[in-house]
Amino acid sequence: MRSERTSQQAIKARNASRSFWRLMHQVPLLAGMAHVVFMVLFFRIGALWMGWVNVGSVAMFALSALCLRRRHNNAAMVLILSEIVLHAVLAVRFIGWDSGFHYYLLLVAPIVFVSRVSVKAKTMIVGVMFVCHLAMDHFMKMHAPVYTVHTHALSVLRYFNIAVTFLMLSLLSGQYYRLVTSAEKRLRELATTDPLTRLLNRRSWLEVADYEVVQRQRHQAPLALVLADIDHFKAINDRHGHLVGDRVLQAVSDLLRTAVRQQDSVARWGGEEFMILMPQATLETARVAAERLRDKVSTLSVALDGAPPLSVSMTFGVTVHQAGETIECPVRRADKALYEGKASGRNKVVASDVPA
Ligand code: GH3
Ligand code: MG
Ligand code: MG
Repeated sequence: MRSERTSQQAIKARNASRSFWRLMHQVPLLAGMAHVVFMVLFFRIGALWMGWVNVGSVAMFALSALCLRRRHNNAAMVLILSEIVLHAVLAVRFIGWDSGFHYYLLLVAPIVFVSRVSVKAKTMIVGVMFVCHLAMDHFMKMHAPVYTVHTHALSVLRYFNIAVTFLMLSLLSGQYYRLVTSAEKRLRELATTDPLTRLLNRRSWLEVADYEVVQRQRHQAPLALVLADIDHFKAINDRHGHLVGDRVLQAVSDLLRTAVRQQDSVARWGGEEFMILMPQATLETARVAAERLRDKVSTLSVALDGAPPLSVSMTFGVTVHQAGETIECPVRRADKALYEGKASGRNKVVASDVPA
């Protein structure tokens, strides 16, 4: 039990970590492209030192992309963060605060805070960025930049940097949002479906049923329940093994899922038991539908390796929800009807609306 829990935690941690590194793969590419633009720009305006700084930046991003590809993730992270800080400090020192290169320090916070380093390390790194920002601001108020860039060019550069910072923040947030929502979707799927049959699990079926009970009472519409159980399933397992038993469960599930109406909800109720909720169906409609399902199941054949295909049969208990009842009452009634079908020879449909 303990080792099961630890391995589950390890899988969760691994998945979260994968999502983060997938996100990080975008950074060197986007940042590298932005720095190629800077490199060309600085060489063109004659700010040679800044041109060379950007050559260094492009090299650092290329190296970090290589590290990410070879799964040296921590090295890549250090390279990316160092580049952001070094580039901001050098650019502000060379061409001035008004160039807006300090905005890039803001990118450190989202990168660090979605990473898997400790909260203490995250707080420390972002704290250092903050102090670095203040120190640069203070220093540049007292020192002139190394290069004098024309005010107009400086404004263009600042607007460009603001735009790139916004773009990077939006892309990072958008990508992270996508990762979070797809993880959430997967978790929801895991929580509501049965992993073997991909049908609803009992808990989510009950949620649907509760909703349908309210709807039925509001609109005075009928609501039927069908409980179905594979006959002599234990014998299938005993004779052919558990894996074949699983294949039979999957084949029956696929058949039920595709044979019911779109508004019906099929769930795996227990081992080899299935529950179907049929909104807008009277006892007679549901009985006819169950009879049709019983017939379809009896024609189902599951292929076996080196043996004749396996056929199965199912017994069905059918009932309807009655006004004022909680969902447990028709569930009990369907179970009782199913039991009657089993007792009277199996491969049957028994419908009953007599209160249990
Ligand atoms: P009946 O006709 O009266 O329903 O008899 P039965 O053999 O179908 O019913 P019983 O309750 O005796 O046996 C159900 C079996 O289903 C026992 C259990 O091992 C098996 N089972 C439950 N869940 C699974 C599963 O996920 N996979 C497989 N292969 N077998 C399962
Ligand atoms: Mg059974
Ligand atoms: Mg059973």
